[in-house]
Amino acid sequence: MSSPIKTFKPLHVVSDVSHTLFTEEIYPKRLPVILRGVEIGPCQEKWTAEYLAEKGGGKEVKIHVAPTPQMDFIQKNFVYRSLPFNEFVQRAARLKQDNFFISENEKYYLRALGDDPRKDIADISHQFPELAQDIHIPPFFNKDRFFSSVFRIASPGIQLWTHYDVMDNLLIQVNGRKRVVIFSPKEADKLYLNGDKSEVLDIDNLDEKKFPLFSHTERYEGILNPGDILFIPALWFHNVISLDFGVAVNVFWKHLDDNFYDSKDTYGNKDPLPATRAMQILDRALKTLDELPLEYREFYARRLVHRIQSKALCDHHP
Ligand code: AKG
Repeated sequence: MSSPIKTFKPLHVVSDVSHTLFTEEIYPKRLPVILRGVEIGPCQEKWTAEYLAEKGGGKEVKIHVAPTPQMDFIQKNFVYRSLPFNEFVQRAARLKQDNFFISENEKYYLRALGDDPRKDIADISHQFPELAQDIHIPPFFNKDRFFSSVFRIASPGIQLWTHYDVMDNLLIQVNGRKRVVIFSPKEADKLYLNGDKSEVLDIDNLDEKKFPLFSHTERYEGILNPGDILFIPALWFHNVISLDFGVAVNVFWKHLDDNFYDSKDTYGNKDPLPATRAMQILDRALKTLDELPLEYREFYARRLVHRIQSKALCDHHP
């Protein structure tokens, strides 16, 4: 049984956001918000598919290619392929392909990586210096906390699964509209997580039998127009549909001390080190519980849950 989800809260939109307004009033609240009317430079007029193809050049980029708009990381309905950047951009801007990998209606999605993804962090000023000149990244965070700037370029219609990031980020939507749906980190236990991603792919037509808790989530929804910037605080889940051919630059920065982050994480999506350690310790605890007969295992499992709830959750009222 699937049912459409109708209730949502509109994402907060703030116009003409200055540096002071962002850093002193918006950022400390750590809530997602659409920032409208921020100066992002000439990219907004310049970045057509033709211009991007011409100035971006033929550097190879690794892309997701999907037969349908909804990418499915569980069934792996998409494949990774490489294309020269200029060829990729032209294809992503079209609805039908003459040259294709899967089918003429295939969809493309680029989440740019560093030159050597094992060693390098994505930074458009290194990978696409000519294009980087056209975009003004708002100085809403301390420059020395900068982590990455990532091109996200998408075919019309493509949908990226719900996931969280471990760093604060600005999604600067340069071209095309995007629908964004956001869930608070407090909803984590209703999202059927598989690592950093939710297994609920079709968030608009919910399979209630499979995902009964999901219908109790509170969702925020909004449309990004060209020139809008979405502030996504770390750990807030987001699901994104590109309504048009979309070009965005996604800027991440570290807001925790350096020692929380894994220095080998070039992608910027590994959980903070103490969180990873805690998960490993919990896995060991669960294995240890397995040594007990069922009745005892359940009893001590309940005691562990209670301990976690009362000691680690602020909003737990016994
Ligand atoms: C992010 O901002 O972290 C995203 O995942 C954005 C995805 C997109 O815009 O395609």
